[in-house]
Amino acid sequence: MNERPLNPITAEHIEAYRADGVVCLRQMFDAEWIERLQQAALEVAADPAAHGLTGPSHGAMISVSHLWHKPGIFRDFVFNSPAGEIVGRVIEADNVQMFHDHLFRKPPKSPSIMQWHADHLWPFTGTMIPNLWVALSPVNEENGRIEFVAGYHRFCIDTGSRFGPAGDGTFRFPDFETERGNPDFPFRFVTWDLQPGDAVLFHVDIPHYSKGNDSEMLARTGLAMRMIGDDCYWCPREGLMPVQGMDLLSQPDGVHPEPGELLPLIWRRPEDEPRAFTPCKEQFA
Ligand SMILES: O=C(O)CCC(=O)C(=O)O
Repeated sequence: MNERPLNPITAEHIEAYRADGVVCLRQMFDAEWIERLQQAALEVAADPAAHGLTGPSHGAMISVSHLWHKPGIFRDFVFNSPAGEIVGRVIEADNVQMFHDHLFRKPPKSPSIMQWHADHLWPFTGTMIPNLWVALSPVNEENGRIEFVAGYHRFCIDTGSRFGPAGDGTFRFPDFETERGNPDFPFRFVTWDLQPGDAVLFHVDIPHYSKGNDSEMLARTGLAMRMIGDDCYWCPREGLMPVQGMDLLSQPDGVHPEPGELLPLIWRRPEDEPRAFTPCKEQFA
């Protein structure tokens, strides 16, 4: 099972992520990782509560998180796959910590729609809070591939907009379904068909959506891995999702989370490479 990315992370990947806040990464994980994760996903689907926490979107779709806390393939994938390196190199971090994983499986004919949202429930501020969504099945238009609003993270960063408790309470997304038909909408809708072993990496501020699975035969399965990089700080506010096992409200506001058992360091840029991350004064203001 590969420990380094199966294909190189290129300057184009880095630039696409910087500009669009989302990038498609082809064939990053080998067949053995994928087969073992596919098998484990079936075991989770058969008995979700035995493996992790079921989320509000659990029902017609299998939606189970915190799988990596138990010994097994999900945990091995965090510590021994190239997931951390892939994320660190694309987002230009020097250190990557694991935070949260989440399996999403839409069985054939599942009507579950994941409405437009960004991952604004995480208990952090900052910009390096990405989601690496690894395809464990073929993913296409029919079975519910994920769509994204490319570039929207720039608007959120430039205007300080984040909804929910991490924001000021006034920010709302536009109705993206209406904006699809608006030729003057300044952002692009993007999506990719994926094969097992491909992944999409997206920024915390990128709105995303997936429709139901219309396929008669083909389940759509992805493993979302949420990580944090150097530019990520505690946001100890009521209503945000705590790191399981930690008291969120007693964490230091605006301070980078210390690596530890619940937020382990899973990748560090090699010492002989130039640092990628330069802290800005404002980040610590
Ligand atoms: O798998 C999906 O359709 C939705 C994934 C998602 O919303 C997420 O990973 O945050």
